[in-house]
Amino acid sequence: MSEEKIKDLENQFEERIARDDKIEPKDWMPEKYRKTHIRQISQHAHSEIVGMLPEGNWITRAPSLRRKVALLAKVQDEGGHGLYLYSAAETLGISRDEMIEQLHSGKAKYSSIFNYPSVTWADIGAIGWLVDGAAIINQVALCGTSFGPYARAMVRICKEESFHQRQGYEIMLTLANGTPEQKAMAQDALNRWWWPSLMMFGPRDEDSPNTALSMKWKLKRKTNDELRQQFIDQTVPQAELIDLKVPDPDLKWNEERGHYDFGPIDWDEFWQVVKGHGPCNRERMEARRSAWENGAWVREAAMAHADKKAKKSLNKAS
Ligand code: BYC
Repeated sequence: MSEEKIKDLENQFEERIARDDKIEPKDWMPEKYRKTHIRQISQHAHSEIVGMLPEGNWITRAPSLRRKVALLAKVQDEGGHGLYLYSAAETLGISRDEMIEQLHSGKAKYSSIFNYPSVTWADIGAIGWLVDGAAIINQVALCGTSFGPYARAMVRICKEESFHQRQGYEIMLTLANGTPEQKAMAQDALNRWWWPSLMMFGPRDEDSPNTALSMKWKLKRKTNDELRQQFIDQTVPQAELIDLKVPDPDLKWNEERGHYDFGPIDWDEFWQVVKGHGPCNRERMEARRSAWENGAWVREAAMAHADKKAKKSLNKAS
């Protein structure tokens, strides 16, 4: 293709982005647009799948049948979200196997939050309330993202995340209104999950290498810091309502800004976790790799069945 033709296509593409058109898989797109979407969507998919592990840990120990049913449904939803997202990424020309390989080799990231342990039942409440709460804030913005399959997947995912957030908050509400031991358990979970939840939004804008281009191409509709602030403003009153204390001595409403001011985030901890040195990174990757290996026979059987069916229908046709 001539340079002039490429320039022309680039201009048309930028015009479509400016008009808020959705970009679809077969449309022309700059190579960098394709690559950065594969990066973000596949990492998002990996996060959903790895995110099943800390909660899966509590399915057999949920304190009642009702809690168990809700938790099972939630963990299954996360698996479903992973599958929509892998499918959305596949439309950009990467295979599922390649994405899985990138996760297992450590080339692709997944959300830092899932490298923390879920040690008590209250952690299941805190994950639903805070982690899914943070995920919704990020994902509501992504419903307006420019790539059609990603935006459409987000609409359904957000509806399900909203149920997840409520079931988590309801667990916290119940514990906070329970015995002093139960309330202490809820407070302890909030203490441990608060700061890692703020880190989910990614580094500060000035340290975020991908934000500028992703904002330009409307992959991201809000920056990391904007979404983090929105999460804090929304979540602090929810903590107050159930009489739990957010573990940040610098947290204070700023009348002038119309937002909460908050204390410093430990970015060293964030990068350690992202680079593979968090409390559970090794355990999470081992669980994923062994699930992949142990599931090999299912994939082989499914392929053999599909082959057989295809041959049968070919024979019928001839
Ligand atoms: N953890 O330039 P930046 C869920 C990486 S799952 C790990 O700001 P970007 C749920 C980043 O990838 C929720 N890595 O990046 C499931 C980049 O490295 P690469 C998952 C992080 O992409 C089960 C580098 O740091 N949600 O809802 O512009 C149960 C520089 O960052 C993190 C999504 O994935 C992190 N926290 O912005 C319950 C949402 N933050 O890729 C709940 C979709 C940053 O250059 N993703 N990094 O090697 C996004 O919105 C964006 O990718 C991010 C980061 C805001 C996360």
